[in-house]
Amino acid sequence: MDRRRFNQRVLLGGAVAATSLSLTPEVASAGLPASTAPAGGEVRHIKLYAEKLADGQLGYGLAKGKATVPGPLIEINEGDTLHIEFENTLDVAASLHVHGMDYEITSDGTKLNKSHVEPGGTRTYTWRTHAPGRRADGTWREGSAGYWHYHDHVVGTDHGTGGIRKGLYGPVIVRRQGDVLPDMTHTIVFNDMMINNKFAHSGPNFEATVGDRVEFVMITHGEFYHTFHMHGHRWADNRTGLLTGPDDPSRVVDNKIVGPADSFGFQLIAGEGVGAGAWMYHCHVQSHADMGMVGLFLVKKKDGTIPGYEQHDHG
Ligand SMILES: [Cu+2]
Repeated sequence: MDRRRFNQRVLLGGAVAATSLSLTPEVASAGLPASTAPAGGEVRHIKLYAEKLADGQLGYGLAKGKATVPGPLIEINEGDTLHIEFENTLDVAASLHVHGMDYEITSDGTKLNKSHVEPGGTRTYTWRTHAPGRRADGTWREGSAGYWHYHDHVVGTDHGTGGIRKGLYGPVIVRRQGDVLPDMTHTIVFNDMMINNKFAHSGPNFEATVGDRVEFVMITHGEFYHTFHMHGHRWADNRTGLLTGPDDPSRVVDNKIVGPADSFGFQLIAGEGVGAGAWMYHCHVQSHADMGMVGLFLVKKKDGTIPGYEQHDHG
């Protein structure tokens, strides 16, 4: 996710640009044009492993011993094809099932059609994507671009209930040519009463510096409906989370109802119009927030400090 960071560094190197947080639209954000996604059409190959983690949870990783919860961000462009050589290192059958992609039934990742992987086995799943366009019958076909996700569909039950509960899930972003690229991407998964499979009253936390273009992918799993809320920042409730211009009718929100297997994403400029701070994000179902579904979006000033936040108190 470093493509635009180069631009950001160039900007910061200019020194004076960083001295004040002006609120006029023209200068509220980074001063250089945003980088954008290229045209798709590439064929790519990756490896993905399902692994048991030290704490007993399960994760996906791009290399052996590197599994994480959530699993790695898989990012492709509309028109790309991705071949994923999936190795199941668990002692139970597992799979890779994805939302939003074009895949044949052999890449479904379910036991129903035997597209799962036995313990120690390997299988190549193929995901294809397409740009929007007109069908032969004149109707409009949507493109693949969006904030999607993958997960196990086998561990525990025929719906992967046990695998998902233990952490076998991750984000997929399909970008359309011209989509604005962020400086960084963070994934937030509400899974039952956990965030990214952690029970915590402050975390997971994510760091940025005022002016960074930060992208969040938000996924929900488990048994419950939640509301995702972020303090001090808003986004557009559309495909990219960004308004396309002054006439874009998308509603601007800072709170969104989410349910199991939902996914959405958005970009914001850290601290835009509000400055640095330890900005909370949390489930806004009150009892869920009280039970710990809370984390921090730590937006630092250019000097690295966060007003009113004692870093050592929160790990
Ligand atoms: Cu909730």
